[in-house]
Order: sequence, then C-alpha cells, then structure tokens
Amino acid sequence: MTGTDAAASVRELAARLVDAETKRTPIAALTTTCGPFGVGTAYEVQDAVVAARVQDGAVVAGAKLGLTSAAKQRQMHVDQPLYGWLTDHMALDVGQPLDCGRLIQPRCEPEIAFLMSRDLAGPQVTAAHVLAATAALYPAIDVLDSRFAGYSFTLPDVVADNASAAGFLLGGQATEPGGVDLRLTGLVLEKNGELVGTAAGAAVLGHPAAAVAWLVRALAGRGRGLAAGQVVIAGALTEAVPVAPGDTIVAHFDRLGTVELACRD
Ligand code: 0L1
Ligand code: MG
Repeated sequence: MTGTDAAASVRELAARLVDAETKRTPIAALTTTCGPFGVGTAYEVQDAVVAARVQDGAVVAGAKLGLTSAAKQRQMHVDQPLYGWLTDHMALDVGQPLDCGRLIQPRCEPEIAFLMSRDLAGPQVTAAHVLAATAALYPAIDVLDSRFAGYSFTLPDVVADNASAAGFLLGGQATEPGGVDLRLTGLVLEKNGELVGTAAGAAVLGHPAAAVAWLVRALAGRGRGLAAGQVVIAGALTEAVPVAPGDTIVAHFDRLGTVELACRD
C-alpha cells in the first residue's frame, strides 16, 4: 500500500467510527470487516476521530487511560493498557445526569482523575514526576460507549475507537496529591444502592500515578505530552458496569470523596 492509500484508509476507518457514534448505530469491529491492522495504525485512526470532533468544535480537555487493571484486561481479553482523548463535549458536571439516549451501550467505571498543574512530557517520566505536576486529584466516573456491536473488539479496534470514550465526571472534592498513598485508596462501587465492586488504587498498574506516567511515556513516543490544565483519568479500578436510564452509579473513594452519576433517557 502507498503512503497515500494508507492515509486514505486511516481516514475511511475514522469516518466509519464517527458515523457510528453520530448515528448511534453500532458497527462490526474494524479488524473483522477491513482486515487486521496494528496498534500504531489504530492510534492514527484515533487521531483522525478526535480531529473530526475538534473540527466540529470540540476542544481536547485531557486524556484517558484504559485497560490498566487486571480485571479490565480480563474482561476485554487484552493484555496491555491503551489511551484515548477526552473532549469538553464529554464532560459532565456534578449533579448533571447522563443522557443515555445519545449512547449505544453505555457502561460506567470508577477512576481516579489527575488535574495537571503544568505541562508534562518525555520518555523518562515516572510516577513521582506525575505527582509533582498534579494540582489536584478527584474521584471520577468514566462513561464508556463502544461503537462496536456487542462490545466485541480487539485491542487495535478499541484504540481506534478512542478507547470507547463517551463521557467523564469528576466529583466535587479536590484533594492535593501530597500525603495520599493512591495505592491504598479504597473504593466501594454501588449501582442502585447495591454493592457491585470493591478495589484499591493499586489495581491500576500498581499505582494510578504510574499509569499516568506510562501514558506520558507512550505519548513521548509520538512526540506529544500532557498540557497544564488537562485532566487525566487513570484507568478503572474495577470492571465496567452497564447502565440504563433510571440507574444511579456511586463511587466512594477513601480520602478522595464520592462521585455520583444518575442515568436518564
Ligand atoms: O476506559 C477504558 O478502560 C477503555 C477501554 C475500552 C474498553 C471498554 O470499552 O471497556
Ligand atoms: Mg476507563
């Protein structure tokens, strides 16, 4: 394939994903209908998907990590983390319900969010650098919505699909990172008042800040980094929970506070 053909096919794959999201119509996994492609190509498709949203007026608000816990990797049958991008259009405010009517097959999962106080980039960044560049930590809920029918995909598919990004909510309590050992941060997750998950921060690649450091190093490989003011959600502590109108998800984090999301039509 020539460089021009490859670029056209990246654009074509991205257009299918944008169309699926816009029309709320799931599609078959790209690797089944278009043939296999690698994770490198998948990130190019992801970039094209995000660029299309920016073209429509969205602003990149930060990044998300995915598949950072053994529970999520098992659930999705993959063996490595991934990242995607958050836009301002995905942001939910405290008390704002999730409009399920705009989504295909929404799921929610509890995460720890980092608000960056300064730019951070480079191939040697560690968890310590991440914590030093963090203004505040928040309890967060990641709203996922796979554009693939049956939530069925390979790692390149879900990378191309911008890590199933659909929404994110930060809780109302901001905590300075100094003095909090995020490995030991306990989590209790409830759906409609029933316990559906428990975990500790160490479920996220050993330490949520280490997960963000992995992201920064991965971005460095593509000549990119994080910017001051961006939010990073570091990856789920538990499996994702399917949600429908009428459901309420509450994530209680030790020290970091509680975040609650009501789902409506
Ligand atoms: O946030 C995530 O873990 C993204 C991974 C995508 C797989 C999923 O949709 O659960
Ligand atoms: Mg997530």
